[in-house]
Amino acid sequence: MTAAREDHTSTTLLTEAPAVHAPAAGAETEADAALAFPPKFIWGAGTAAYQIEGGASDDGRGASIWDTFSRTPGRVHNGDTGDRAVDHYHRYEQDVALMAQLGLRAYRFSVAWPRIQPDGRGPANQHGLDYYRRLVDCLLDHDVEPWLTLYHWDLPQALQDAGGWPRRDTAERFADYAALVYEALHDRVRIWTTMNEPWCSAFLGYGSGRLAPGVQDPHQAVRAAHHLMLGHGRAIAALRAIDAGNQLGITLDFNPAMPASGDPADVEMATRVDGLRNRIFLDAILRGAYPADVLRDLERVTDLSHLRDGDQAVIGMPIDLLGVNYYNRALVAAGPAAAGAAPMLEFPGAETAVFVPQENRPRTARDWPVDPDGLYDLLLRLHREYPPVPLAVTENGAAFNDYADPEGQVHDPDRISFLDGHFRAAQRAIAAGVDLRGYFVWSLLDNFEWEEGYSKRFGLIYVDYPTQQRVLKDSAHWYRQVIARNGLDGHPAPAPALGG
Ligand code: IFM
Repeated sequence: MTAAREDHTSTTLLTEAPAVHAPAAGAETEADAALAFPPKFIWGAGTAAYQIEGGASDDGRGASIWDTFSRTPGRVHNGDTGDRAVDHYHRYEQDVALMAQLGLRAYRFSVAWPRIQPDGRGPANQHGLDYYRRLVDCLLDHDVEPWLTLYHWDLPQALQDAGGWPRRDTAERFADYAALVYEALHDRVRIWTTMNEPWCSAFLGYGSGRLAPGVQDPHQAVRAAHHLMLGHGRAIAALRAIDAGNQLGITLDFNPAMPASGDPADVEMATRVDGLRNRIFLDAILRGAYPADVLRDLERVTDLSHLRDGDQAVIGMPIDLLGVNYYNRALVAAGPAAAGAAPMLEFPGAETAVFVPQENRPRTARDWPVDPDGLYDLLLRLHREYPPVPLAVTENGAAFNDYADPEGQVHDPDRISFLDGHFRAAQRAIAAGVDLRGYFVWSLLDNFEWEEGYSKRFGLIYVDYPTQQRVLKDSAHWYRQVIARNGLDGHPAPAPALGG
């Protein structure tokens, strides 16, 4: 089955494929024109509820798995929590004004499920819906298009206590929750994303336990992955039944796997890791089936009795947009098959995979290699190998060790260079025919970086955490110019230094 790509909406935002090589408004030279993005290209920035909102017990919000996890000693760097975060719950008007100052055309944010259903089920908490309605109206008043994500990792704790994503019922609960939010906001939000990065929720949440809820069990991880997908499909169906006039999709995080050498064993291992990391969700959604080689690997660690007839059709329901989160690629080799080796918790079934350090690349403060060509290759792969669907880069960005100088300025040339390189890669992909509609920098603001707490700063906007003062970093000023000219100038920013 392939995903049909009908236009489900009357909105013009995502209905026109970008004109290739279209000159940017204001492009003055041929070199500038060559680096222009299509007219109406959607420049944005993103955040997620738990990472920025704070207000953890305001207005009837319930507890999520991230409240529990972050308050558990040893789970998060420095014992940091999202209790206050960057206080966006109370400062959203100021933050939206900053978005308008940057010229953002769109803002990607998530709704906190436990604000809407404190226990994960039952009627909506009106205060929660009202908050997001106020946020959305504020965005619209500033001409910033809201891109709403329904689930960015903050499962209500009550649902985790009942079994969490490994339990099939959670998919039904998610669809109910999605419908409550949609009923309230479908008249003013046109772009809807069901899930953000289901791989992280499933395999880091229930496999390695690096993220909430911190479970280490590959059996549960495999079940969670399927039920996240099922929840996505059920939500798409529920939303379409309420109002088919908006654009619905999902965001996946891609970490393409490259073989460390031409050795057939390395090539085969890279294919398997790629399957367990990327194709497991991508094929289920766009091709309507889990890949056979992925199912074979999963069966090495668990039975597949949780897969039911009809599930694949629900998961493979047509979508209008695929969100692409890209940070880097993995270099993979086949290790020796050690007898009795511990299961690879994040890649169940591929326990002899070895992740080879990429010494020759600059690195960010998260120690991630900087690899813009990987974005180009990924976009081309999606374009060439999968049924056509409009794409948006819904996350790309980098953490660096930013600080405010004595004049209160934040100079972050490495972030400018990072973004410049990735924007150029995206521009090349568009020129090669990829239907890329938008690009969201991660992140709008410095924020709670999950297990790393506040130690890693991804923002275009610096936040002084004790005072909550916001300062536009140099990268924010640079990004404002990119948006204003709808493209890049002819001079690539110098590459970040090796070693970040
Ligand atoms: O901060 C996260 C985000 O929540 C999900 N994608 C990756 C980002 C950087 O780690």
